[in-house]
Amino acid sequence: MNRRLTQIGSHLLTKMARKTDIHLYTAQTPNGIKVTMLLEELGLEYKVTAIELGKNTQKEPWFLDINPNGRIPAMTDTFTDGSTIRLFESGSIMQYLVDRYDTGHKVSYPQGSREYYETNNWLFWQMGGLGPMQGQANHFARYAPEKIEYGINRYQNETRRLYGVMNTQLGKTNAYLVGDKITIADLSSWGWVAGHHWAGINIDDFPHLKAWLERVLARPASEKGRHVPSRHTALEQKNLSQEELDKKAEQARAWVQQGMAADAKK
Ligand SMILES: N[C@@H](CCC(=O)N[C@@H](CS)C(=O)NCC(=O)O)C(=O)O
Repeated sequence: MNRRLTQIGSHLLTKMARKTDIHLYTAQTPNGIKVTMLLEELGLEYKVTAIELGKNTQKEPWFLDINPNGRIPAMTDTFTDGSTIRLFESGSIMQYLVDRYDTGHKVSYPQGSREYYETNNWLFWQMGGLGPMQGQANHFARYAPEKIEYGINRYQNETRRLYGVMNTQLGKTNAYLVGDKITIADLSSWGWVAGHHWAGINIDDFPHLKAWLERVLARPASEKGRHVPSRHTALEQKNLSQEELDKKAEQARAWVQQGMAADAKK
């Protein structure tokens, strides 16, 4: 294990938190906080190692041994057979956590039920649609070294369309995407929708989505989970001036470009 890394320590929501061997490698990003929000909702104990994306720690050999794709989040656990299991891709991590630890179906539905498959619809929709599209909107609007209007418009329009899809669904359901309770479908999308301002999307155009954003925020477990491994500040970005936003983007642009250059050489 790399000694330079900060081990944040065990996180416990309540005294009743269930002991586990879960070790999460993460950073303060929309894909990272979906897992910590879920871990807190499930009341599981877990260890956290904060990965410094700006230093490209996620590309070091020891990390690639856990996630060969070199991205956070990544996780290890002691599997039921007693040996270590390595997990990556946030959607896969979420499915593992509910399959193994949510036997009471707090944030999931029983396998084989209608709602189980409907939850999968929205989880795969987030993993294949909302995340990648909004990620590219961020890239072209904030991190690209030049302003390419076509790229910015393409990905912002697609993100806006996806927000509309979610807004329509939330207008039909009671409070959450599937059934009558929060599920991994909601938790997988929350961090992305919370980052709407950074992607250049106005949430006021989507009233059901805006109400859902607040509804999840009001849950103590999700509220705790969103601040791991450091404070979640996405919702405060609307208070920043254009100059402050540009400065923030410039800082991230340097390591994003550096990482891309290193990947291109492989
Ligand atoms: N589909 C992956 C995406 C993971 C991903 O792109 N993570 C970003 C942070 S949100 C990352 O690690 N970026 C670092 C890099 O690109 O080097 C997942 O959902 O886990």
